Amino acid sequence: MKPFTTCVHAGAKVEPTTGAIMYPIFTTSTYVQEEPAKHKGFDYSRADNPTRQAYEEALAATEGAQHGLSFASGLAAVQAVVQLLDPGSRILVCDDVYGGTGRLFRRLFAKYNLDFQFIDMADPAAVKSAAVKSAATKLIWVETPTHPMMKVIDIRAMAQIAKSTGAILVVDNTFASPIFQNPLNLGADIVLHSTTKYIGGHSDLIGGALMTSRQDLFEQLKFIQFAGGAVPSPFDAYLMHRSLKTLGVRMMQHNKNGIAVAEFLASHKRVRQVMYPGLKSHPQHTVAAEQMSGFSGMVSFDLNGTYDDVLKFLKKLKIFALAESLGGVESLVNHPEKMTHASVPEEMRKKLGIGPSLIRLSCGIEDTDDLIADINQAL
Ligand code: P1T
Repeated sequence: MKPFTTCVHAGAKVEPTTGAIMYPIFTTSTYVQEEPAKHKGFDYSRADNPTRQAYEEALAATEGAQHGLSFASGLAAVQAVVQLLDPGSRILVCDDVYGGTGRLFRRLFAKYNLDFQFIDMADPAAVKSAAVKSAATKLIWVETPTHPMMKVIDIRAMAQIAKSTGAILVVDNTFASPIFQNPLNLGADIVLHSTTKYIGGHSDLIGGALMTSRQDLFEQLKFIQFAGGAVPSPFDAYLMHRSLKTLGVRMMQHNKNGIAVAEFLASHKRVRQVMYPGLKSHPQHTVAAEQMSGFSGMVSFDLNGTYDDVLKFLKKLKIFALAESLGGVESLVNHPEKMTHASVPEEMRKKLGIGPSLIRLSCGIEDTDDLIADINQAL
């Protein structure tokens, strides 16, 4: 099936007792057993829940994976992947990673004798030389497009490096969504999503997901999910499954608005630089056009002005709401230095270019002309 059909139909089951086309929300923590350990496949909802199971089947299908697992947040999914590793492991991480992911690595997991190396992965040669430097390299952590500088990392090149060094390749595919990029088809071992974003799509929940076709990794991750317990509630699983059905059509409008906003900003005299993989001027546009079928609704730009000018711009916006997060139907604006990436060490922020004049937009699904008019009047 093609992606839009998959989104609508994957994991959709008719409820057997009534024929209801929408699968129910099983709000139960436990299940009655006929005899000890003799049951209908469910014994406790931390381990499995029918509503969650239907959603996880759908998640897997959207990435062309054998298996899908859902988590209580994107960062709970990040944690599960790191928990695959033994102490002493070395992890290569793209330098421009979501602030919360970097904070989890630097401030929590670094305590457990895990060595995180932050590298500019837009340069595959740098990743290769870092990977071969130590046999302890067990994981390559890619986010593409990156966050907030919108760098694009060549997933196929990373997969080759991972394969030749025996490391696991995980790709955080949150920004592209499964509609525009499928990392497993490009050689990744695990795909991660913060389903809080495009998959959830309505800014009304927090969730995370992992997809993989590797049976060995699935079994370990399923154990981590069950043993650690960071699972979504049946209600959230239902909401995310419901949202998946419209992911395809929503992404088309996010993409249309992203392209239009990026082009408009690129032509405006009060804008110093626009970072959007869909622009021909983007340094990795060729890789982006090869591995993505759309560029999504995330646009970063540098305002040609001071922090005071940025504050004025943010106050003047009427449609774009100043808030963390992204990927919802409504447009949002974020100031990475003070908001999403405040936990990134200052030195690293400087190196990456996350400064006072950097602004990140999450273009929603409103009418394109309204979004452009809003930005134009604020500029
Ligand atoms: O917020 P949570 O569902 O735990 O997901 C974390 C996460 C992981 N990966 C990416 C690429 C993300 O963007 C995020 C969360 N990001 C934001 C809250 C934000 O405003 O960028």
